[in-house]
Amino acid sequence: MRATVSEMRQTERRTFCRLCNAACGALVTVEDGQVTGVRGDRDHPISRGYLCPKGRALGRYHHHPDRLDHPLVRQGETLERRSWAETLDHLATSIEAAVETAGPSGLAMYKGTAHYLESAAVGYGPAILEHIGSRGWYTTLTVDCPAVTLVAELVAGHPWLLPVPDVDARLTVLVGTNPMASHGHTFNIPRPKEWLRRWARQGELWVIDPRRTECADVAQAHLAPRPGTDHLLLAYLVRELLRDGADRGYLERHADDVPSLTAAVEPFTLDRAVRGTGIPAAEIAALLGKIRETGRVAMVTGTGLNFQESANVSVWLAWMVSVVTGSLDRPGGMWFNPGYLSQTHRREWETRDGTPAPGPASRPELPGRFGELPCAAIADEIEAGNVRALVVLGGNPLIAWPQPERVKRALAKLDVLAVVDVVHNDVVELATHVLPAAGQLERADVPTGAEVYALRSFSQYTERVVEPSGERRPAWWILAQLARRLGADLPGAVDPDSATDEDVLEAAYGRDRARWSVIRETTEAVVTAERPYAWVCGRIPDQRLRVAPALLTEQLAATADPDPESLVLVPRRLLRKINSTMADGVGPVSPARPAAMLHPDDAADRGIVDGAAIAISSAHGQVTTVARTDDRAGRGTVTLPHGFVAASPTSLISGDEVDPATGMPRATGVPVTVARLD
Ligand SMILES: Nc1nc2c(c(=O)[nH]1)N[C@H]1C(S)=C(S)[C@@H](COP(=O)(O)OP(=O)(O)OC[C@H]3O[C@@H](n4cnc5c(=O)[nH]c(N)nc54)[C@H](O)[C@@H]3O)O[C@H]1N2
Ligand SMILES: Nc1nc2c(c(=O)[nH]1)N[C@H]1C(S)=C(S)[C@@H](COP(=O)(O)OP(=O)(O)OC[C@H]3O[C@@H](n4cnc5c(=O)[nH]c(N)nc54)[C@H](O)[C@@H]3O)O[C@H]1N2
Ligand code: SF4
Ligand SMILES: [Mo]
Repeated sequence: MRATVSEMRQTERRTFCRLCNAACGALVTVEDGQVTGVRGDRDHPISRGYLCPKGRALGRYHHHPDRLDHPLVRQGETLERRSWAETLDHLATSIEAAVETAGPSGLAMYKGTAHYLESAAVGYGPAILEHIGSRGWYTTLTVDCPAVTLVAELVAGHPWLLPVPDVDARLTVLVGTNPMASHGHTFNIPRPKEWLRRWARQGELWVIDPRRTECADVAQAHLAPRPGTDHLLLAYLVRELLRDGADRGYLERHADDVPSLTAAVEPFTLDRAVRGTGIPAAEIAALLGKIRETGRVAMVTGTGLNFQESANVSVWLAWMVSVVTGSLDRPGGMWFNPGYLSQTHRREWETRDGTPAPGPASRPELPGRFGELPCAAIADEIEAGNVRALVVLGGNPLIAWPQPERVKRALAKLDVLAVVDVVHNDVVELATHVLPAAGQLERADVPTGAEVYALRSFSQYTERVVEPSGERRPAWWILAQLARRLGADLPGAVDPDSATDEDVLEAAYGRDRARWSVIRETTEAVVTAERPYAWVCGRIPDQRLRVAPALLTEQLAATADPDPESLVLVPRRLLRKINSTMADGVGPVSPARPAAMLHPDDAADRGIVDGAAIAISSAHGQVTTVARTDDRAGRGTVTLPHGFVAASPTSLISGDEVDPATGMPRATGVPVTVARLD
């Protein structure tokens, strides 16, 4: 039978979603170059047909009414269309002028969440900066989770050793993460409800979160600490487990400095934990008992810990619960995914000891770490005239960095603000150069985050599903063309005029020829049965973890017990958008201004009813929004979703009051007041 013309033009292509690191398999229907349908790929071995509402909206996002299709260059008040060659020439010349005036630090780059998933461009931004001699590489790491990388580096000798919960864990404890909405923080799970139910069924699932989250609904137990106080609970658990419940054999083989760890947690009594966290003593005792009874624990952390003032010590103590019970790098505990393509367990790496690099000139008190500088300092760097040209790669500084009003003024002062993005937004409004990037359906990719964050080692190669619209180009091409104009060599030494996405990806990820061939031969995801354990402990010097780094024991000793009276800010993620992406109502419908969640008793104390207009104020700023009263909110908390320019929690936090060891701003547990406006 002959196919009709419309059948011939309609094809369904296999790919994976790159809105978050879960990398769910997707089947995309393309008709005459238009995306007309997106559904979950049932043959995907991990996501098995699952797509969250954002993934299902990929077609709508691809056809975004405000999508960027052409390169633009600012002429006075307006952005005008130019050819790629003119735009890139002008940009390169402008960057050279900025560097001429301010020195190499005059050029900086910011990598946002979307750029992490532009897998072909890996390493290009840093290579350009290195050529210029600038250390101005900034990423979301320093407004997201520098605590996890700091702890990994200090304890295990490498910042990218980030453990994920073991699939067979019999006691899984989620601390400050809500994968039901986020699909995980430094771990990723498609089909979150199924995974959480599995962990609950094969043992127990506990949730530690000030809010009664969607995860708490499927858990056996929910402990609700006051925001920012988890270190009091965790230090108490470590103290008691060291007395009874420690895996002595594991500690003898793999841990240095146990006496210092023991001394550091000694002052953290049950009484202090109860007073500080507000969690009843019986609940804390039940958790301790459960850990002792199970012997192994998968203690999983998220932004709830990483955003705290005591982030570093909280994350360290969560690691220590694993270490003391012999659960780190062991079945049933926390597993290190070596990655399907990276195969870290077979590679040499240089051990690092956590010594920081110098910070930016205008904030010398801050450290440089992990090859980058802290985002909290960029506004200062611009105001001081040290940074005059900024390239924004798949990020939104106006929702990501503290004090957006100040950031906006700083961005407007730049000589060059080049934005590599897919849609028009508030940052594009300020841009001098707009570089329209190929969206995820318009480029080839491999899933990068899955290399470390997935619960199994897997990978997948996706071709572009549709040709780029307008004049969009993949981010690797944009950066390679800029690099050529600036005289910089890039990793892989590709020629941007002739290379394909595949050439660039192969140069970056094709080290293991056999595995590369496997993923290139099929568009399906490929999983290895291999699940190596004990490889991290086997590889670190003397096979020993440094369990009591001085930086962390000193920070723990210096923590102040919280003020239980004050109302505090708590951030959260919404399922239907990712940071600022899809916060504009394109995609699964979401409000342009998020409601703030308050406990009904806290609301009543302030005369606030559900739906009332409110102002939330901190020492650093104010946002106005509407109140939603909900007894899921912890007492004494105001929960505000992240990612809306209109009412951003970043307005309430400070770029000055940051963690001295990482430059991370405190984004949870920030004292606020709430007042009714009408
Ligand atoms: N749908 C969706 N998915 C996303 C994102 C998104 O915007 N939308 N963003 C992506 C990004 S960039 C990231 S970094 C990850 C984040 O992933 P997660 O860390 O899982 O983020 P959340 O879902 O906000 O969960 C954080 C939880 O921490 C709790 N919390 C806040 N303060 C404290 C505290 O002091 N102690 C404890 N114990 N808990 C606390 C909050 O109540 C919240 O439930 O999600 C990623 N995935
Ligand atoms: N107070 C407070 N501050 C926070 C947080 C908080 O919860 N509270 N969260 C922090 C965290 S965890 C993070 S990760 C940051 C988020 O910080 P960012 O990563 O800077 O913010 P996003 O909104 O994810 O920016 C993504 C941008 O990429 C664009 N984009 C989408 N697809 C593509 C693509 O394929 N290519 C390119 N080039 N661009 C694309 C989108 O249009 C959007 O402009 O904010 C941090 N700041
Ligand atoms: S969880 Fe949602 S946003 Fe993340 S990869 Fe899967 S479909 Fe995409
Ligand atoms: Mo993030």
